[in-house]
Amino acid sequence: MTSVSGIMPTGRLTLGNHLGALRRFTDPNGFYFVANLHAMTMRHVPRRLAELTRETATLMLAAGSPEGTVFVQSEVPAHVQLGYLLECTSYVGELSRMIQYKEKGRDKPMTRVSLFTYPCLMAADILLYGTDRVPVGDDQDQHVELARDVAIRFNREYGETFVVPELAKAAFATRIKDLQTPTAKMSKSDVDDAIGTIRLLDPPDVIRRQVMKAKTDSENVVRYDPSGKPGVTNLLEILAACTDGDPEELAKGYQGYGDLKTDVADAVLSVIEPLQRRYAVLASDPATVDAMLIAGRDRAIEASAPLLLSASTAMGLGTGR
Ligand code: AQP
Repeated sequence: MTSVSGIMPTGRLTLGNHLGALRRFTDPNGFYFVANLHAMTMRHVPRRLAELTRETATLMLAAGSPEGTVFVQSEVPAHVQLGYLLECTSYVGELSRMIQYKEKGRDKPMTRVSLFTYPCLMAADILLYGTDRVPVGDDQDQHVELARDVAIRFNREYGETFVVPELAKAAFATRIKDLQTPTAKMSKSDVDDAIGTIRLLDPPDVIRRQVMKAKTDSENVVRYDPSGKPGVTNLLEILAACTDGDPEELAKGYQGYGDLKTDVADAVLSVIEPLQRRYAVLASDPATVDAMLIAGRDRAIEASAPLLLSASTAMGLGTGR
């Protein structure tokens, strides 16, 4: 069994990225990559992209299993190569329905072409490693669905080539919300100093203050109620995710918001501080990080070669030599 997952270097990673993705990058046979090619579908600053790629890769190494493969997407050309083949099997109609394109690019002449085609690259990311499960937060459903559709269609038209993957979801906290706007997802591309966004590498006292300032409501009753009490519910979901608990059960143990916030801050830091310590050790040793990323790149190149070759041959590429 192989799992594969990527994180775009579009901002400094958040608690949402950790609870929804990073902390599940533990499969020793897994392939985990910094999706830097996907970070270029909107206007970007090259220097910041490079810095965030390094930071994200180091965090992935700090969070994951020592045997897992961590690499940078652009260093494994098979992703782009298979992405193109899959563009040749996908339809404008299905790509036009993708949410990102509809929300950020449709009907705008200056939209980058890659914002339209990136779901094919993402399908390639998933399919290249013969993975049977994709561990992601629930906002990625549509992408995994497309990868499944593309794989099924390819297998039907060109012969059995790809494993059709399943979506692997956590029971809780698959969508951590912003602490100040608890109806919106916490996102790494939010402005850097947004106080509702917990960054994994921020100092612990800053993170604690952010939790203590989290928006709730004036009722002071702790109840799990996603539509009626989004702020309190988000705090309960964060607590549940950090302690492996059940948010509805946890709600019963609190009389007011102060105690809840203190426990959430403690729980968040108990998850983040060990990660920060491992990150600090790696970040102070760039040669080791380089060596791990080169090893990861080489393993990914080797592992992806057979499927790329099968797909190319099945589609009629090559000269018959
Ligand atoms: N708030 C969240 N709660 C739970 N999981 C989350 N993920 C992201 N935000 C949350 C998961 O983290 C991984 C990162 O995926 P991505 O880099 O491809 O981008 P994303 O999903 O769009 O994440 P962001 O942080 O919101 O980035 P931007 O701001 O660039 O769009 C995925 O597995 C995602 O589910």
